[in-house]
Amino acid sequence: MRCVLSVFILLLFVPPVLAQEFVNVSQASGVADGGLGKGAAFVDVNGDDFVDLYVSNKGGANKLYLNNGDGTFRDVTAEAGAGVDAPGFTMGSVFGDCDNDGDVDLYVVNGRYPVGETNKLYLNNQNDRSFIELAGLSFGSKVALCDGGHLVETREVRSSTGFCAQEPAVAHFGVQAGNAYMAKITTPDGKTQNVAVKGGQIVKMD
Ligand SMILES: [Ca+2]
Ligand SMILES: [Ca+2]
Ligand SMILES: [Ca+2]
Repeated sequence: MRCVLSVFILLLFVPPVLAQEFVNVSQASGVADGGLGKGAAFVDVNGDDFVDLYVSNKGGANKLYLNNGDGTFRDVTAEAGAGVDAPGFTMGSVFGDCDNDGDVDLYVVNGRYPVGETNKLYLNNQNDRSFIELAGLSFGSKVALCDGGHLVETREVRSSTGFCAQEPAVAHFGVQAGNAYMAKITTPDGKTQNVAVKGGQIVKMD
């Protein structure tokens, strides 16, 4: 009995083993934006394989950060053109390829208080076919893009990137234009499907 009690007391002082551990790297990564955030979207806006980050702020400027590919981001809001900072009372934003040319465009939803500001649609002028889009997927689907058997990128089709933001059910990848890839799709019910795709192609799933 004394032995059992000793083990029980010992267990009380053993720190729990966490399945995963998180480390705050916001400052080191260059994305410690201090705005009143309403949403954040990860999407590869320039087709270089690395997902970039757009932060919607309720008051103050929105921010576009390009992924450097080494764990850091750089603020390119001022150089992105067309004023993607959208200085309004932003409630949410969403990326989607609204003109079906392969690159993701941006729509920003602004509130009318305290200052009136219209919503904004920004077309992406990348226009180099360095993207693959798989449209018509189920929300919750996971897509692994492989090149010659090697995993290149993964995406999960999510339904939202913040307040007032509903993403289209599309998996979007930045790739080499013209290169051949295999997309391995796993739907929420566990079914899998392989689809051969090429850089610059937009595939509409049944
Ligand atoms: Ca990128
Ligand atoms: Ca587009
Ligand atoms: Ca475009």
